Amino acid sequence: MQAIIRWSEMTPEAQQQALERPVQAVSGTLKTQVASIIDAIAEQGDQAFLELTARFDGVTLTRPELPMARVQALAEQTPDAVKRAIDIAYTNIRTFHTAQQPQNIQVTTMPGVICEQRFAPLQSVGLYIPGGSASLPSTVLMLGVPAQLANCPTRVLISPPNAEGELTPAICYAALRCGILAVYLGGGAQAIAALALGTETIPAVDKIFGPGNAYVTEAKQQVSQRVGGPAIDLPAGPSELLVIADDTADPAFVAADLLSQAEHGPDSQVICVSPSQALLEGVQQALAIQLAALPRQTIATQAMAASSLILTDSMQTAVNISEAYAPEHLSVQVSEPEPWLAQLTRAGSIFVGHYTPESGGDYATGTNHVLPTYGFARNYSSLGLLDFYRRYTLQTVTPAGLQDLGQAIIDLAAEESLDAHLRAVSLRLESERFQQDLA
Ligand code: HSO
Ligand code: ZN
Repeated sequence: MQAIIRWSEMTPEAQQQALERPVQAVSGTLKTQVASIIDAIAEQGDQAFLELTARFDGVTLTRPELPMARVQALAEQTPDAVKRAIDIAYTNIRTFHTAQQPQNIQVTTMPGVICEQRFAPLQSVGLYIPGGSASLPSTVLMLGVPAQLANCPTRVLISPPNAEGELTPAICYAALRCGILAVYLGGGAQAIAALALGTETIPAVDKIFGPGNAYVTEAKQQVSQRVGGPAIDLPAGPSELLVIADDTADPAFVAADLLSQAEHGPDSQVICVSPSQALLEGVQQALAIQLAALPRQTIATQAMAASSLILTDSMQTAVNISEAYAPEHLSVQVSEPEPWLAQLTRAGSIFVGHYTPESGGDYATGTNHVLPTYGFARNYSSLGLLDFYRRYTLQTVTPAGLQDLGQAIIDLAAEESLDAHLRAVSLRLESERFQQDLA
């Protein structure tokens, strides 16, 4: 049975240890392997891509592309209930992300000095959909919907092929809903390298999105550091959930939420913090019962080993623990969540109340499920529509504006001993043309 630990009786070191993430050491070997895969793609393009796909995914393909006609045919095989579910999720994600549309602004900072901020969609985006132990059409929606809304002209998807050398019908259906323009079959570092560098078939993109294993994450880091390399989304790691529950929470609901993140992978981490011993004992029992019935029991059990049930002396301490941990997902199952939410900001996404399962946000409430893990919720944001845009500024200075602002620029340039900067102003102010235009 999952142990309950008493926070107030622990030393500060033990408390810190209880909130530590399972170590994500990236070995030198992994780094070198990834670097050589990137080199192979750089040198041999498609040929290297196909060889690596045969080696790592065990599938021999004749070309990297899954033709859109085949994507269409596969999508049609999606069961009706799944299509309906994808449609509902698609609509909610679209509605929530549409409301995030950025607004250009124009501000007169002083008379005759006009500053603007404008947004432009990224020209080309590559969406990586992981394969592995679960096929994730939901991730297609989370990346594909904002890419579609931002209207990025080139939107391509890449995902490891299944044993038939294709993708699942549901992934194809979701991709079509999001207006994906091309689909490629590949995974791991080679997929990231292909999107970053381009091959004969796969276009190089401006930004790569999507979660993945250690190889994918390392490859994203490496390609983004190359000169002219693509931008990447967020540092993504194993799934996490922290639940804050009081004695009004239902232990079975809490246990179900904890297990829904634990089943993602053996390195997932789930924590329940509560001032109620009775609640935590209930969760202990519910975990044992529900875990026994899970098809992914082995994975979830491994994850539970690194996870904890924490008894605190108050709700305030529970809230402080969550803020210190900065979880990817935070579930607040307490009688009056509202006052606590003002203090709870360090989380990728927050699930409020007894009827908001964490899986709701994974699939269909409308929020994005690509979220900062590993404590990055402290200084990174959840994925949203803005991530598919670039932000840039403009300024226009009129003759009257330069008349008023000029001296300040001159004085700052003099202070920095940058004479050409200074002259760019004085030359204009002293010109005949300036006097005429000012009049
Ligand atoms: N909880 C995962 C997303 C996901 N869950 C996809 C199910 N499918 C990371 O936020
Ligand atoms: Zn999930």
